[in-house]
Amino acid sequence: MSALTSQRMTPSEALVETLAANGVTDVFGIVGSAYMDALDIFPAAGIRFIPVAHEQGAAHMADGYARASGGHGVCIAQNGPGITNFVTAIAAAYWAHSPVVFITPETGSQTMGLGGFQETDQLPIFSKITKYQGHVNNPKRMAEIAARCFDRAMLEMGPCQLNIPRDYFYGDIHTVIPPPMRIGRGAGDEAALEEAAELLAAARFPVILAGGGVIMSGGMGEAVALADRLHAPVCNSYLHNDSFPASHPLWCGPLGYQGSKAAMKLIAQADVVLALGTRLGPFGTLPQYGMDYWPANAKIVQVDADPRVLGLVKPISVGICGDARVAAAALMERLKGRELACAANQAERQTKINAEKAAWEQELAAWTHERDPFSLEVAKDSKYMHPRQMLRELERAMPKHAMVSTDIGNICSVSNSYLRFEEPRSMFAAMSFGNCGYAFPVACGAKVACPDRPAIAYVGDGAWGISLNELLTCARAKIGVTVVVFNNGQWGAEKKNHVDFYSRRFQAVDLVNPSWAGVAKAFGCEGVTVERLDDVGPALKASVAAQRDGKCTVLEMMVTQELGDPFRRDALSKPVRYLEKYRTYV
Ligand SMILES: Cc1ncc(C[n+]2csc(CCOP(=O)(O)OP(=O)(O)O)c2C)c(N)n1
Ligand SMILES: [Mg+2]
Repeated sequence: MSALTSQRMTPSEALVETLAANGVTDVFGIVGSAYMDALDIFPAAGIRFIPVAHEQGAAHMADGYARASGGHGVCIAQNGPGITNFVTAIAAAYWAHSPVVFITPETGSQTMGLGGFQETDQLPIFSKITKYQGHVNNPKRMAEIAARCFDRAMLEMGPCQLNIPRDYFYGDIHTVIPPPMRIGRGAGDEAALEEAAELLAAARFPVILAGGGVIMSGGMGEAVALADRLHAPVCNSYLHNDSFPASHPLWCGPLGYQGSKAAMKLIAQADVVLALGTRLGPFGTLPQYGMDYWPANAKIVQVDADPRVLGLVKPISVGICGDARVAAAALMERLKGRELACAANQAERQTKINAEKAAWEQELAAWTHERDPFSLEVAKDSKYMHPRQMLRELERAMPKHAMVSTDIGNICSVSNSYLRFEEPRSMFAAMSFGNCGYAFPVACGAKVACPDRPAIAYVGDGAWGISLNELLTCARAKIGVTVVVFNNGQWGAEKKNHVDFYSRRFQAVDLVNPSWAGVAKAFGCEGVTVERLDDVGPALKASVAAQRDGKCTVLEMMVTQELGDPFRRDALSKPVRYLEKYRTYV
C-alpha cells in the first residue's frame, strides 16, 4: 500500500513511520516512559536507538551526525528534565545550521498546567533556537506535524522541535505518512546574478570567501571551478576550514581568530569579494594579529540561502538569496565567454598568493611557542610540550578523510592554524554559540554517521570535564573516536583574560586533574598520556587504527601553560574601580 493511502495505525506508529520515511536510521537519547510506546517499535522500523549518558550529549551527537552526513540528526528524551537538558546543544546546533529534529515528549495533555510530574512549558524554552516548533495538538496530526519538522529542518537548515503531549502517542487513528518534501533553493534572482557577474568580470583582484553554505550545498566543486576561472584567492570563513581544498594553489586558509595571515593579507587587497555561502558573522571577521583586514572599500557580493543574513553584518553591493552550489554554477555560466579584467594580472596575483602563503608557513614554522612574558615564564621550567608544536605534530599525523571536531578553549582556538582539509564535512567546530563541551559528543555523532572515517575531537581539559561522561556511550555502543585532551591544568582561555586584563589575579582558572588516561581506562576506553612530541603522531595513528574495532581512545597531551592570543580582546576592557575597597583591583 502506498504511503499516501490513509491507514489505520497508532500515533506511535505514525511517528516511527514518518522517521523511517525520512531515512532515519539512528536516534540518540536516554530512555523514558514518555515515548516508550514509540521506542518499542524502533527496531522493527530499522531504527537504532543509541543510549547516551546525558541528553546534552544526545543533541550534540544529533548535530554531529547531521553535519557529517548532510542528513537529519535526531534525538529524543523524557519530558521535563530530559528535554531541558537539550537546551545548550540545540542552541549550538542552531548556530551550526544543523538540521536536527529533536523530539520532545511533553507532560500529558490532561494534566498540563496542574504542576504534575516533569512538567514545564517546553515550547518557549526553545523558541529562539529553532527554525520551527511543531506541536502535536491532536494525535491524528502526528505524521503531518512530524513530517513538517523534517521538511523545515532541511528547508531552513536548523533545529526543529517536535513537541508531543505524552498521552498523544496512544490512540487509534487513520493517517497518511507524508513523503519528504525537499525544496530546492535555486541560484537566486536573475538580475542580482547578472550584477554579480558584471562586478566579478570587472574585478582586478577578486577574492572568494567560501563559507559553510559551500559545504552544506555540496558546492565545493563549483567553488573550485569559479576560483579557477577567476584565478581568485580563496579564504575559508571562520571555522569552515573544510569549505575549500587546502592543497589547491588558490587556497589561502581561514579568516578570523587564529586564522591565516595569508588569507587576511590577500582579502585586504580585494576590490571585489564573493562571499559564497556565508553570513559574514561578526566574530569571524574581527581584526586579528593587529590587522583590520576586512576590505571596507571592496564591492561585496554575498550569496546565502537565508535572506535575513544578506547585508546584515557587513554592507554589501549585491545580495543573492540562493544555494551556494547552484549560485556558483550560475555565476560560472554568466562568466562564460566574458572577458575578465582579472585575467590580465593573473600571474601577478598567483605570485602574491604564493608569497603570502610561504610567508605565513614560515612564520608558523618558526612560531614554536608563545612569546609573551606570561607564556615565557610558565613554560620556562616545564618539561611538557609547547601547544603549537604538539598541534603541528597532530597535523602531520592527521589521517586522510579525517573528521575533526574542536571545542572552545585557547589551544582549540590555536589549532585553527593547523587544521587543513581536502573534503567538505570534515571540520565540526563549536560555532558561534561557543559552548565548552561541544567537540566530543559531536565527534561521536559524526562517527555514527560516517563509521569509515576517522573521528577526532580536540578538547581542552576544562571542557573535557563537561563532556567526558559520553565515554560511557562510546564504551557501551562501541563508538570508535579519538579524543585529544589538551592537559594544561587550567581553563586557559579565561586565564588569558586574567593575564591581559586583571593583573594576573587568578581566580577559578586552575584545574586539578586526575590522570585523564586513567579515567578513560576506568570507563572501558583506551587512555594514553603523551609527554613528548615524538610520541604525538604515533599515538594519534594508533588510536585511529583502534577506531576500526570500535575503540575510543583518550590521548592526554601534557602541555605547558602558555597561552595564545585571547578570544575576546574586542569585548573586554581594563577594569575601572571607584569604591575605595576595590581600589587595588585594577
Ligand atoms: C559551557 C561554557 N562554559 C564556560 C565557557 C567560558 N569559557 C570559554 S573558554 C573557557 C576555558 C576553556 O578551558 P579548557 O577547555 O581547559 O581549554 P584551554 O583554554 O585551557 O585550552 C571557558 C571556561 C564557555 N565557553 N562555555
Ligand atoms: Mg585547559
